[in-house]
Amino acid sequence: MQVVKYVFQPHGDDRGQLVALEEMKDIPFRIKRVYYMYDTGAGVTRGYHAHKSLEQILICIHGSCKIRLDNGKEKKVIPLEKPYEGLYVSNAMWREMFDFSPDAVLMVLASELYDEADYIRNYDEFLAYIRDNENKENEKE
Ligand code: T46
Repeated sequence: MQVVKYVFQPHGDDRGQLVALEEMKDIPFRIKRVYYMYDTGAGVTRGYHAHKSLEQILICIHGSCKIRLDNGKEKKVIPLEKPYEGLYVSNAMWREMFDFSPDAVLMVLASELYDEADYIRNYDEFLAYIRDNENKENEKE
């Protein structure tokens, strides 16, 4: 599995740091939604789902957390601990977010508006969805 991590350009001077993110430039899609999570309890794991279409960039803008990505064949854990790093999470990718530091703020830039119908919240359904997609691709060849 290829993990795509973006390192954004901080504009630092003697006042501190500033990171600017523009759609289709720093972020590879049009940003339709921004949300963030904070005050995540100790030992909490969030996520446990995949998306059919949604693409996202996850940025831990304060503190740290870890993201487990699973494409149905391989799993990888990616630490997020720098406010200038963004993890790209494609569609059809199971994700779990965990090991949040008490001060963690995880911000997400999303390519679509919120749509519950885009979620796959059952792991077996996720695996079946991946298999179906592969079969469709094989039929095309
Ligand atoms: C994802 C990971 C990284 C909304 O009303 N609008 C929104 O845009 C979002 C994202 C959530 N909500 C509501 C739905 C639930 O009642 O907020 C509540 C918590 O959402 P959820 O349980 O889906 O949160 P996570 O942390 O499990 O997952 C979220 C995103 O939903 C998901 O798309 O990829 O963060």
